[in-house]
Amino acid sequence: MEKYLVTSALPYANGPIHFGHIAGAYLPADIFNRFLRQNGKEAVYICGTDEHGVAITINAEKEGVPFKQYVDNYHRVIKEFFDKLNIRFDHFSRTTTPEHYALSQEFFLALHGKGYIKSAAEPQFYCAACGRFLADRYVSGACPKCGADNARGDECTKCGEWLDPSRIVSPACKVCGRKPEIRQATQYFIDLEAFAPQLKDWLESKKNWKPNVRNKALSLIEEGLVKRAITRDLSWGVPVPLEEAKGKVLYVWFEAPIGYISATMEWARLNGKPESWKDWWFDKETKLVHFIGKDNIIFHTIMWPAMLMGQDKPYIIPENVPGNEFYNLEGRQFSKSEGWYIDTADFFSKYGVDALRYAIASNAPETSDSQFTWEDFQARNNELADGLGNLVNRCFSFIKKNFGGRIPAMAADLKPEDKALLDGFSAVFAEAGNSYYSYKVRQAVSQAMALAHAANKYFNDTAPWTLRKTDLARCGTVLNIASRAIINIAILLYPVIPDTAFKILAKAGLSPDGKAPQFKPYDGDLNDITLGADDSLLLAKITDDQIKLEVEKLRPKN
Ligand code: B3M
Ligand code: ZN
Repeated sequence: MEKYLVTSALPYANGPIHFGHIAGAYLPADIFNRFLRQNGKEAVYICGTDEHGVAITINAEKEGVPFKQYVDNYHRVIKEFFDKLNIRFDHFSRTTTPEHYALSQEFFLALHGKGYIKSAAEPQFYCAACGRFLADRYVSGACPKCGADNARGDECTKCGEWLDPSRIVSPACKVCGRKPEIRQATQYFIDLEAFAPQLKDWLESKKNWKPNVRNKALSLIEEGLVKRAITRDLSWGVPVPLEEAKGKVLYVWFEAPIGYISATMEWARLNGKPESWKDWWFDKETKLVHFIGKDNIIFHTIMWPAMLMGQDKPYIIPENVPGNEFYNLEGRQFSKSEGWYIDTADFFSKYGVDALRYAIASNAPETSDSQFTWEDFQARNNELADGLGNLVNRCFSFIKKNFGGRIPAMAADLKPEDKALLDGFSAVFAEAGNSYYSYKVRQAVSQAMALAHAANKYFNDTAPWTLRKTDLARCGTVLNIASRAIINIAILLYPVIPDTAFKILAKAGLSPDGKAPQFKPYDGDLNDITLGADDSLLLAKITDDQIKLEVEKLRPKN
């Protein structure tokens, strides 16, 4: 049976998550996964923290904290954050599990055994003052491709170019600032070019991918895939499983994606079915979907699929890699260290989780970079409060006041405006469903909100407050139809704003059971359903004064 294995990029256990990460790899995946469940698809949603790599060791060293303790802490912080944001993984693992170490070594050995991994001596940076080889981010300098001056040893954060340390222009040791010298040292290299024909065929068949992801991957193959060092001389990481490679660990970008599998293994084991991970990873019917930010495209479309193709076991390869662009904050990248960030705990306590989920989803960086601005956030929040919250409040309080809290019956003879709204439901579900399936969340949101606007117009035009005095049966019909529209909007927006959707369904008297509501127009009988007791305001508007205060708080450190 067709089933989905959905993943989000494994966040480094190296600091808190910010809105930029959420918009790229987490919220879109959570939305997709919730949508799949609404459609009765079998799906598992896997993630975990990426706990190796030099970005982590540098910071842990700076803080004087042992590596393990350092990642333990951020694993916990990040997990709690996702819980708070209602990102509902089936399993959130980490790359320091025994499963992960064993599987990463198995991957290495399989590729090594077939000759896809070979050792070679290469010039590398060595800092004489610090007495060590400078792996990846221990070196900084300028990018040879785009000239940006904050390139790291392994990748340029500006243009995404995948670098070898030796290509860095004006290199400096990140720890002491000195210019490193070049020394020969042995590392292990993966022969990606050997997979080029297979990768190319695979990518060319993926006509439904986002063009930015597919084109980037194909152009990398076009440029020629050079051999990549996949080992490092570091003390923190997965040891290279070869006698002659003592003291070397696997490059973080080699082992991290294996975390998708090792996390699934751990999930299966914790569920008491330790072998069941194979039902996902070895079954050609599984659609493997990796949600990532655009800076991770190379690894998920070249390196990782090649690693899977080179195994002896029948691993599946990705069905799709929805890569999103960047989501910035008022024109520049989120950066806690530069003071350019928003405190998420403070944010959630003031505005709630769904306000953020809605703001990001309706402005998601799907095809080009987008950004969070306070003004835009206010506008989107208020659009939801006006378009949906207000409709719910108006309709249900009217029923409470005038119909004893029971949804009145719909008459048999319907007017054209009733039919127009009712008949439109299936079309909206079909359109929004297509959008969710094709990773176009912005479009899905606007299609759902178009129904909200139509329902508002219907409510205003039919004027139930007047009908109440002139034609009570007709008034009942209008309220019944408006209630039905409200329920449908809640179902349509459930992937984006799950808490709010459940609140609406509860207010409508449908006692949702916490399970994803089926993605189709509600077809139950509403007559005489008693509305829920909860009378609280659904969504609050945000005032200009609130926004002004927030903008004033945003001060870059430089
Ligand atoms: N930790 C990089 C990042 O957060 C990395 C993703 C790993 S996915 C296997 O950008
Ligand atoms: Zn140094």
